[in-house]
Amino acid sequence: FKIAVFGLGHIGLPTAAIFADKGLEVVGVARNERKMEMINNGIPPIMETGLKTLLNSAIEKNKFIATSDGVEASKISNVHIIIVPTPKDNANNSELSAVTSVAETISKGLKSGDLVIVESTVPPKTCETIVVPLLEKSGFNAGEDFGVAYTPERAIPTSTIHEMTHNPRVIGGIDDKSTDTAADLYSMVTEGKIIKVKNTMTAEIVKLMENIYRDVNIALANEFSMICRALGADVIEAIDAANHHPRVNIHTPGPGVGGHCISIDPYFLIESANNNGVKVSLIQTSRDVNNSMPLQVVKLVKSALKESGKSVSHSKIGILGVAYKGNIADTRETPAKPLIETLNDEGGEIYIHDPYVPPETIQTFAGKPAALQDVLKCDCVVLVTDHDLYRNITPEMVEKKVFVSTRPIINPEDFRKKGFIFRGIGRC
Ligand code: SAJ
Repeated sequence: FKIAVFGLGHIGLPTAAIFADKGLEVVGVARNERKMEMINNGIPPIMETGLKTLLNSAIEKNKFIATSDGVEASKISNVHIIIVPTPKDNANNSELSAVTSVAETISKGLKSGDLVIVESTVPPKTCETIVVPLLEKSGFNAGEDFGVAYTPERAIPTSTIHEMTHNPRVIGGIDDKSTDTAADLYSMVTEGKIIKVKNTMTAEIVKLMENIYRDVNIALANEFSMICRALGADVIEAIDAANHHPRVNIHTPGPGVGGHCISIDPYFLIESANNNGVKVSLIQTSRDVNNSMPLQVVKLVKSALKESGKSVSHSKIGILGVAYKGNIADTRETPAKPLIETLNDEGGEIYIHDPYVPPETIQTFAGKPAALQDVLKCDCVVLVTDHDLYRNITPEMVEKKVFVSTRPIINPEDFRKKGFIFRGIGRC
């Protein structure tokens, strides 16, 4: 196999490096020259455990090179992997232009016997009805001259490389040959089981189901948190106890669901259901519940400040974390954004700390980057992201004794014992 990986982002670059590490020749196609140069110099544009080492070893062994010339990459390869972002538009419909543009590029270099693999998350039937016709612009016929398979990436940020090399892999092709060839390829890089499904559509649905399962489960936890708070029960204590049941696994409530995956993918299945005359309610409601969480946090901030004799307006509010989850620098779709915007709109003076996110990104939020000790001096401190660093925050470090926690990484009792006004998602 000679592989071209189209898209060198959070998933594409680790994928390319892993294949190259197994001795396959890989050419990665970057969106622009700057990114291409950085990668060829061994500098990954994203933070991911083990990626830099893997990339540099692949470059040294002459197994990997990045280019910005997609057509040339397509011409010199016989396996083409599409791993580009698939966002949603403002109307919550899938925005597939990156996938369609790569498919067109591949079609310009496609040869008889090639295999095209899609890894990007897409609505059901995308491979069959959108990708295949674009590839057939090459003059070759899918199934006869070239193969197509869908295999979703399922790695979790912070553990991408480990998961890519250990997780099971779901693969569905347009025919058995496509499925089998893709299976042979991925069995070279993962120790996990290869699960072959009937067609590309089934594999596309599997990916969406997985992320929707998580979104719905988090929404359930978030709804439990609101009920528990109103009743005066501690949601974390209750969930911990419930999860001792052998068939119960309730997720963790928080400030809302961020990231490029779980907060977007459910809309792809809703879109597809609507287009096929199926009315869905649970998936949409879960999205709505999770999207409402930043406003729940605003309510907690208001209530805490009120008890301290203040209001949001003219108060200094310190935000701990803008990354969408702990120990990463990624702020895509972060619930911190609507939370900070609302507090800013209501006249709060916002100070933001995040140990992973660079100041120039923090500046795009409606607040000022600040050092940890300065954030801890604010009239109200709000813990938004579950970075490990914040687990070490003790009551002694927080000056004004007003604290709101959206994550169960600190013990409310430690703070209350020291006379704090403490509010937490679902914490009584
Ligand atoms: N979150 C909670 N409570 C929880 C779990 C997560 O509030 O119990 C929040 C997080 O703080 C974060 C968001 O949900 O804001 C999403 O985080 P995540 O850790 O659940 O997932 P992602 O988006 O980083 O990665 C997911 C993974 N999907 C599943 O676990 C089913 C990953 O395996 C996928 O590869 C990835 O989406 C993707 O690319 O689709």
